[in-house]
Amino acid sequence: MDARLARIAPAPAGNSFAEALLMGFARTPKEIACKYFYDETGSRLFDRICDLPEYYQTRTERALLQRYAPEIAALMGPDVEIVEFGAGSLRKVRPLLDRLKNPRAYTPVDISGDHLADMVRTLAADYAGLVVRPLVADFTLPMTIPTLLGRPRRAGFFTGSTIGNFKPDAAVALLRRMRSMLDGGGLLVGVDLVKDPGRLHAAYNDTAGITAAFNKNLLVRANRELGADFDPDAFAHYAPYNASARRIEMYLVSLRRQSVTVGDQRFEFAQGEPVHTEDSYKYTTESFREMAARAGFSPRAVWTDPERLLSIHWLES
Ligand code: AVJ
Repeated sequence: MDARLARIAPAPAGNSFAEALLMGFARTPKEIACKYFYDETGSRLFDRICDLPEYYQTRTERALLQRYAPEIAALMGPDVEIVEFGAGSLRKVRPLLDRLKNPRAYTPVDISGDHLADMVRTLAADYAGLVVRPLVADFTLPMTIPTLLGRPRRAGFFTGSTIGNFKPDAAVALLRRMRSMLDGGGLLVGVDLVKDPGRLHAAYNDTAGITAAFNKNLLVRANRELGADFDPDAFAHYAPYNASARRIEMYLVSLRRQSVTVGDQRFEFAQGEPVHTEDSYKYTTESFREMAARAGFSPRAVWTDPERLLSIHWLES
């Protein structure tokens, strides 16, 4: 296997944590883009979120992928290159790799190069003979995935309900770009479903406080990486469900009037002022199929669990 890391599409100006934070703080309300949650500490906190009793998403999706892997593999067909967007720990794809007929290559795309290199080593040890071709890239930015020898048909794998972090128009644009990156291949997408607001609220307001720590880690990260002087205890984790917009909204709310220094800039926070840190949109199976169609896909199969907590969609190009 080839585990060299290809770094493609280097981050353009405005895409570093420093620039994103300064630009985000110039807006009203202030905001920090959610992709900056995932430094090493944040990735570890997110792994703990996935194991929380209130956070049904990860275990529900894992069970669905396990159960329907044979069907999914049959729909994808033989001799495909699997392209995973936002691959993370490379664990979710395994049941699928186990069932695919003669997979030609596995191309995990992730923004975190060091983590990806470690994870690729672990995966490759268990899948001798599989061509693994990691790409270090931000898949939210325009990029072209280099063609492999023989140009195998591609199938995309985009799980974890990451699509929910994008506003609907941006989600359509992202799906469109993925469709073009897949070069005629289909896309498997995991999407969290609209459900009892109480259940949604609990999933983002866990009693152990892990989601709060995950949210506040943005401030801890800014202190460490940007020399900022945030007091994380002077901000509250606030994550209400906006039922009319069908999304969880996450904020850090300033508990008092305070000023904070980031690099050579000072920012004022009023008491009660929110910093928006994440949206997590929820869909019905129908509303997601409509969105996929707007992106040019033909929605085919959908799988859900018996409680209808989460969905997995197979979209054809
Ligand atoms: C990684 C997009 C699935 O929206 O649930 C978990 C991240 N944020 N708790 C989500 C998250 C707060 C998340 N996704």
